[in-house]
Amino acid sequence: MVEHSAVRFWTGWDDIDEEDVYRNGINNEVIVRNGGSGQWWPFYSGKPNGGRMENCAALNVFSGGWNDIDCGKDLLGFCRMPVRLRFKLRGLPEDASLDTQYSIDTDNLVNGHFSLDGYTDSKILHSATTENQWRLEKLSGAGGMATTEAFGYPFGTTTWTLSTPVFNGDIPLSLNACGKDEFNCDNGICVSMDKR
Ligand SMILES: [Ca+2]
Ligand SMILES: [Ca+2]
Repeated sequence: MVEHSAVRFWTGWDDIDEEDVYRNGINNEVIVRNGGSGQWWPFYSGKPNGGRMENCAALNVFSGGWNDIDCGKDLLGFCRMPVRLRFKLRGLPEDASLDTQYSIDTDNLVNGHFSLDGYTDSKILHSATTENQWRLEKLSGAGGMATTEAFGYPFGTTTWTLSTPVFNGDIPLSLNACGKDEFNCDNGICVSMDKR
């Protein structure tokens, strides 16, 4: 198994300057531990727990939660990648007119989650109102949409409910960033083909 396969990513948030005050270096948003009721708190239970030894927040895409870890760890980061990690959506019916290639949109959070931008006019985003629901939408007019349930992010193979001109119903789709020489296990982890 390889760490680059969309399991943990740097989020771009850190508490390097001030312990337990997490800042986003891009837009200067701030999250403070015990910042009050109603505050969005993206860390999972018991985190952050590393004090001054762990100051960079990483997202675990399976749990959907953040953990503070050592900033020197060798993870990929949404904001550090020279090339945008490309996700492929496999299993769509032919002529479904929905994008099959996506990249992470790190600028906008919906319900605390990053979205994925399709290469033309589709978008995969967390529902603004329903926890664990993800939507695949076409930004331009009619043409179809899909929804799925996922705790965390909808990586790997999940059942999507499609509503398109060519197909309506439930269908398993696979969303992952595996390379062409890697095999996607159902949980979204990539393994090389010879270890399959
Ligand atoms: Ca810290
Ligand atoms: Ca930690």
